[in-house]
Amino acid sequence: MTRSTTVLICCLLQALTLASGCSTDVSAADRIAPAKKKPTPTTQPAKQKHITLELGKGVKIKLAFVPAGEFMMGGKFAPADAAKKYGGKDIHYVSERPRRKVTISKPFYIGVYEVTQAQFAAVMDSEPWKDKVMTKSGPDYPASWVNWIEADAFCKKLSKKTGKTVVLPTEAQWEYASRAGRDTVFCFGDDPAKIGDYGWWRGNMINVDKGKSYAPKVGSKKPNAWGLYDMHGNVWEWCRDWYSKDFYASGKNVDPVCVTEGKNRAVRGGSWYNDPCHLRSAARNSWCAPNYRHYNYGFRVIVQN
Ligand SMILES: [Ca+2]
Repeated sequence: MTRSTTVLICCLLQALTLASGCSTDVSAADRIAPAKKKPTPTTQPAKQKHITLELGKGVKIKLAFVPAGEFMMGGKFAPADAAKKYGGKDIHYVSERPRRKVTISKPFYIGVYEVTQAQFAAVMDSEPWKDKVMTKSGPDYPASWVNWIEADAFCKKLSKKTGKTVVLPTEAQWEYASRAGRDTVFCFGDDPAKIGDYGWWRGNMINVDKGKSYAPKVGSKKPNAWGLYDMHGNVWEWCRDWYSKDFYASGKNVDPVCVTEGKNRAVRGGSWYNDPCHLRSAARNSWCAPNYRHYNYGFRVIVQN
């Protein structure tokens, strides 16, 4: 073979290699690497965006972006199985069934923390927790002893003050945000053994301070994957819905909210006074009238776009 023929063959081989998109200097691993998977709507938001509401005198509320998307709403296990795994009676798990796919059609912002005493006092000029039992006062402790009527009034006053639509989350929005893209019982998995890393419950708050028990400072445990603290435990959180035991079976599949007037309002997430079964993302509470107040009830707000 002549030198010119050899050069010609080499050039032809190089041209074929480039045309096929291959290169002789890429590793085998790179050649078989799959195309990048497009994120599904239920995964963590690509950007963790935040907004801040100014309440005056340096007091602020920080809220995190939550994308629109789909998720499986409701209890993962049949009531009898759930009761065996997480305690309590079968009947406690019935209202969170059947589990079904729900769409949250619009993104929203949700408080990174439960509303604190400093934030509540700045907006409402009142302190429902003052001189009450099982409570510790301080700017970063959650606003406990707040009933639904006051939580709703807080939202209305803050809407007027900021020009934004500040409301309580619906049960569906709350559960979606609590799960943060996970399909598990808690934001960290199904096993309650790690609950103490993410939430305050009776196992780590009863008699914690020389025989005293109270709702501890917000944001002092690990956040979920969307950067939200205390979605498991600390204080129960009032939601916008009226409570209906049948609502998970009968509500809409897109943006469900129970507006049919009943006796009680929905609260979610469990509290520092409860066992892990009440801290599950799907757990629903059935006994709170709008004027009910207690040491382990508070709330967080959302800004609806
Ligand atoms: Ca909470």
